[in-house]
Amino acid sequence: MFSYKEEFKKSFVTRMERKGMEKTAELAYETLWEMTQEWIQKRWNRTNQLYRDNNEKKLYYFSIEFLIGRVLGQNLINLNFYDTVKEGLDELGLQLSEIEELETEPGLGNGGLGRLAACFVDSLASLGLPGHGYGLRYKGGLFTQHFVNGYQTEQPTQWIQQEHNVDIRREELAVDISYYGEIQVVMGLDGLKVNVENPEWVKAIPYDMPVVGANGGTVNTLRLWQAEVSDRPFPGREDYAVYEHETAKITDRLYPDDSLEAGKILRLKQQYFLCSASLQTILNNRSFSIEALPENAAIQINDTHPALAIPELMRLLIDDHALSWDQAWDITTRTISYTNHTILEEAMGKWDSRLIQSLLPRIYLIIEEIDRRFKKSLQQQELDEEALHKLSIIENGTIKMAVLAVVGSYKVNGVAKLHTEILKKREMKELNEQFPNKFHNKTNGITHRRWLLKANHELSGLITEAIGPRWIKEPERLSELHYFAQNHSFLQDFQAIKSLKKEHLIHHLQRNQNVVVDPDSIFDIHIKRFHGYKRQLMNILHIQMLYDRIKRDPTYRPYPRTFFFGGKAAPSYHFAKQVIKMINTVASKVNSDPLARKHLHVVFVENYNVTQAEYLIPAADVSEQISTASKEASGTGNMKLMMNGALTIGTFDGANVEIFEEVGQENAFVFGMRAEQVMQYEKEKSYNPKEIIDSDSEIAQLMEELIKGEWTDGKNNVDFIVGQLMEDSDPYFVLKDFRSYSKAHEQILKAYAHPEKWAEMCVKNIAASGIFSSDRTIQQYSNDVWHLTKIPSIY
Ligand code: GLS
Repeated sequence: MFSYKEEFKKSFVTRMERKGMEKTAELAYETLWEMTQEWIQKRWNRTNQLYRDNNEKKLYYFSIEFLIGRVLGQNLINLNFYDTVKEGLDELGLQLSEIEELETEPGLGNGGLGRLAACFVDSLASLGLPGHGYGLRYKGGLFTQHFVNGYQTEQPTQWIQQEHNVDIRREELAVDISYYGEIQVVMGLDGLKVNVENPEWVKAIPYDMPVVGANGGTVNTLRLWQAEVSDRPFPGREDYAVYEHETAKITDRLYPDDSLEAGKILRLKQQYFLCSASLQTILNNRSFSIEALPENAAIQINDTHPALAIPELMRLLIDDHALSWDQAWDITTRTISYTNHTILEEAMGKWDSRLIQSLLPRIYLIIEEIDRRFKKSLQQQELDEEALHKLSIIENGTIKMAVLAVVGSYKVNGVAKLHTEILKKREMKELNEQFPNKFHNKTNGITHRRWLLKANHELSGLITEAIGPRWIKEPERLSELHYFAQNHSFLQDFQAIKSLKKEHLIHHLQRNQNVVVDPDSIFDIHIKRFHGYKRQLMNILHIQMLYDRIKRDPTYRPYPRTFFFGGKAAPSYHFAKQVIKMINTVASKVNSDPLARKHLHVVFVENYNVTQAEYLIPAADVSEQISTASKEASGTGNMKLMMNGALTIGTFDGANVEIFEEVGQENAFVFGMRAEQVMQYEKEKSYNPKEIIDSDSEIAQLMEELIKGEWTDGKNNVDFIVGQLMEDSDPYFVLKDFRSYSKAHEQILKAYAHPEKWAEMCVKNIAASGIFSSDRTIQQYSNDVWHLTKIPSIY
């Protein structure tokens, strides 16, 4: 154990020397990596031992994505070694920050949903709760984004390095997964039994990654499954090369879609692979009777992607453990709970029945039976057609995973108050009426250990100086900062840190993208996946309008602003890709205009990922959270930015609503339609963007410029954009909310003119952000859903 710098230095140098090479950053990285793994391993063994001895209930968090980001620095922070190691390395002439830069980020997720899973496992370990993550070990993480002529291009990202992997192969825990085959009903000892003959087998190998909790006490496990060829014989295996290739494909890459559906057979294979492998391990390694599963294990399914866990658990209980349907159903529906992360139709998880029937014949039969029994239970009620439609799992050849997930879980939650209300009152109204106690809200959270302690070490230090270190363990204590919101010297220190973090970002961008940013400008940051509802288009249209004003009106000379964008579009999402292209085109036009450039600068950060977020978020003055109300289930970037003292310009959507509630609307810039208005318009189909264009000359001019192709390399490049705004009736209400968005930006400029008042608002945001720590979220899940007991492991 290294609590002392000198000890660390000695051991570090000895190891470096043993390697007998030059003192390069690469070697230092390798050495530090090894040492960290050793520190972790001891704690990991101890936690596992404690869990075995205690036999308490465990949580298994099933998620198709875990966007963990770089791990080295975070592990050092959670071990409480970061400062010691940093100082020690400094004295040896090495920079920890440079060493950290050598780690390739494992991009095992797309955006919010995957990053949430990563925050959750961090919080579970930090709270000393026995909860593990189960996911997939994609060889290629999310694609690397580059811009070529302003267009997004996608390159594969290989994060797995042979030398020092972040995970450990656990060959001895491998299980087999079966696909395809023919159903046979045979007479067994206890009656009829369903068998699947001649399936195709694939081996699932777990790779375990340590999840280090705060203070290096508890180390839980993130288990990622990799697909490999099975040892079992089966027909078809003879064509080995094809079989090998098909098998490797299962965990070859992450699907690059977020809030969109990819109804592909490979994706279905992935989903089943995750569910079957994870459930088999849980059942194989249990120390309790199968009937006692719900008292010993809670399984949370992160969105519908792992919803096959429901029929798969039924299959294992009935076919392998010889339980009756009723027993199996009772156990399943007391073990599994489900989180819904979206109401977007295109992401609701729907499968063609025939696909499931052919790939997973036994699972299909079970889903059919679940549907049949559920429908039968509804027969006593007088339900209209609409209700029956909403309540059916299988309908017109489609399997609706969200309905299956609700029916087969004991609890269902939305991820912010507004989102849960929309689920209960609209999207899942009928299901909520059938299961009135199932639905509940758990507003998302983020781990302050990454988004403050790691990403903003300086601000964390200032907070500790002011209110002491207890907030680190109890983040709701950030509220004590309220006393400092009007303290002149504290505000000055805050401003100095904001400037420093801006410098860090500038330096980072200079190195990576060769752009130079004015450190005195307002840093206005819009970072998230590209999607119509997230309205990056509204932001860039507004910039276009500002440019026009500057050119047109010699008295309009606003305070300098840098508008940052960061985010990727799903490769198949043409509209989003056109918005990316448009932003890049606007950027070159604005940035190369000597007059406009004094007031506006547009920077598109290439390849936005967790690492980039750690640079951008602490440097932000303004946080753009401008989704069409009702569409963003929660958002979590909004929380990260708030916690770092950025002020939100945002709609009443997702968790923004709660952010405004906590901090007060006077400390944010709220604009736009409310969810009810949006939904009303949608219902009545009564919104006509043409009316807005006709009544607002500035907007009309923008549209004209767009149509003429003035903001693009040519007319064709904006076809989708113009088409969506005009022919498709502007489905995300960009033009409808545009004017109030622009007014909110004017308010920002007014507020920024008073630096001390601005800083006061920022500090109030930080003070109100404690409730958005994922420690709070996880504690609520534990209290209300999982019922876990803390097993703190003190090292
Ligand atoms: C998402 C939602 O779109 C986000 O609003 C939410 O914050 C996140 C985590 O709950 O889940 N759903 C999704 O499919 N991708 C997301 O980021």
